[in-house]
This record gives sequence, structure tokens and C-alpha cells, in this order.
Amino acid sequence: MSTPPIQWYPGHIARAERQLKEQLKRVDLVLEVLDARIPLASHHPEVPNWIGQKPKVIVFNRIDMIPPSLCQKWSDWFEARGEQIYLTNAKAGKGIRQIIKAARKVGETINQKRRDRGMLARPVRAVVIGFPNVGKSALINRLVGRKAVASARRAGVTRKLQWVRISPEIELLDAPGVIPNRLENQADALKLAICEDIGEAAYDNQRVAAATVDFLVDLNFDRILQDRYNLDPLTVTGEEYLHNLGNQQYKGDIERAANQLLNDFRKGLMGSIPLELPPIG
Ligand SMILES: Nc1nc2c(ncn2[C@@H]2O[C@H](COP(=O)(O)OP(=O)(O)OP(=O)(O)O)[C@@H](O)[C@H]2O)c(=O)[nH]1
Ligand SMILES: [Mg+2]
Repeated sequence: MSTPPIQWYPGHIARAERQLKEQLKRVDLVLEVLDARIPLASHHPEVPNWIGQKPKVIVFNRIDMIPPSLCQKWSDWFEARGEQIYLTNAKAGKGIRQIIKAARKVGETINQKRRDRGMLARPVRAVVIGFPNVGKSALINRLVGRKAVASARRAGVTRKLQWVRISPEIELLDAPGVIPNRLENQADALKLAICEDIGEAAYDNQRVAAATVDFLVDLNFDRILQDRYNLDPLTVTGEEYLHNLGNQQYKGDIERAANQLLNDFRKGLMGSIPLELPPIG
């Protein structure tokens, strides 16, 4: 393929990763936020190495963007691997109480140990980590119950690490999104681009929009495209589909067609569409 691979590792992410590793020494608990549409591609492969033996809570966010039946399937899939996921919609504030409960439990264990050693109790310190734009800051705002940190529809909103006290018992660290310095798997990189979980400087809109069409066809969502744009995706490639859409609706402006298609997907206007399903076996 003539287009260059998707790579994105800007300076602010490299800096964030260094600071995050530094801060990790001071935290008791890690909340790892995944994008429910792509929970495997949005898992940072270095997380287990970074956190070692510290307790981790997997926050499975954006559940409103996939079908409810699939949430259960993912829960079962993770459980079969010995991991529990916490289902959340950080935008609407769903699933928040369970996370507070889990954090409090970790705090109680720590403080029991401290008291046994004659030390004073202290708040449990949790860090929220994950890829850019998965909803880390939105989650923090919901946990705190007010708009304490910036959250917006763009990868790279949070630039600095910031502590927020959510109660006398719990302190949270908001971190910028971190991604691997090389995106080895380009299919995963495309999914991240489609879901806007990496910065738009990393990719070509038209290529990512064409890939969206290909993913939707592969996952048997061709009807959605047919109904929305009145064009059948089954007989053409994603690239051809995008060109046809541009010619039919945007006077040959393919970039506009690409932006429209990506926007429709990202805003959920095509419905609740997952780009990954639990692997079988
Ligand atoms: N539909 C939906 N939108 C969400 C959810 N959680 C967060 N969002 C939206 O996703 C966008 C990104 O949220 P942020 O909280 O800024 O994400 P972040 O992970 O902090 O992003 P960076 O700071 O850029 O790394 C915002 O527009 C949120 O409102 C969710 O569960 N469902
Ligand atoms: Mg943020």
C-alpha cells in the first residue's frame, strides 16, 4: 500500500509517559480505561509491566456505544481470563458507584495495614490511565461529581498530570492518554483512528473512512451503510465506496465524504457499533 503506516507519538505523550511512570510509584490502585468499541486495541500492552502487583480496576467505558448483549459477552470473556471489568458510561454517569466501591475497598486494606503498624490512615491514591480520548477525564468528573478536569471530544485534551481529591478517602490522578511509541499492529491502529483514540495528525481521513467501511462490512453491518447513504457496500471496496459516496452526495469531494462518514460513526449516528468482538477460544 502506498499510504504510510499510522504512527503517532508526539512529544507531549512521550513526556506524559515518563511522568506517569514516575507517579505510578506513589499510587495504590490503577484504573485502566478501555474503549468498549475496541477493548483489545485500546489496551496498552505495557500496562502490566508498569503496574506490577498493584491492584487494577478495568473500566470498560463507552458502553452506550455497543449493544448491551455484547457487554455481557465481554464481561464473560474477561472473567474467563481471571479479570473483572466495570461497565461504565462516563458521559452519562453510569457504573460510577461500583468503581468508588472498588477503590474504597483497596483503601481499607491499605489503611488496615497502616493502622497495624501504628500509622495514620490516609486517602487511597488511584491513577486513571488509558489511550487518549477513551473517557478518562469524563470518568474523573463523574467520580468527583463536578467538572474538575477538562474533557472534550478530541485526543490529547489532558496534557498534564493532575491530582483531584474526590472525598477524604480517595484521591485520583488524571493522566494524559498514553499510547505505545510504535503501533505494531496496523489493523489496531486503524481501529484507534476510527474511534478517534489517537490524534488526527497520525492518519489520512480518507484511508481511515475507507477502512471503516471495510470493518463494517466484515462485521456484517453493511445494512447500516446501505440505509444511511443509500449505497450498497457489498459489491465494492471501502475505497470505492467512499469515492462513490463523494461523487453521489458531495460533488466529488471525497474528503468531505470521509469526514461525514467518520463523524457519523464517532457520534454514534450509525447506531451502537462495536469494532471488536470477544475472540473465540
Ligand atoms: N458516548 C460516550 N461518550 C463518552 C463516554 N465517556 C467519555 N465520553 C466522551 O468522550 C470524549 C473524550 O472524553 P475525555 O474524558 O476527554 O477523554 P480522555 O480519555 O480524558 O482524553 P485525553 O485527555 O485526550 O487523553 C468527551 O467528549 C466525553 O464526553 C461514554 O461512556 N460514552
Ligand atoms: Mg483527559
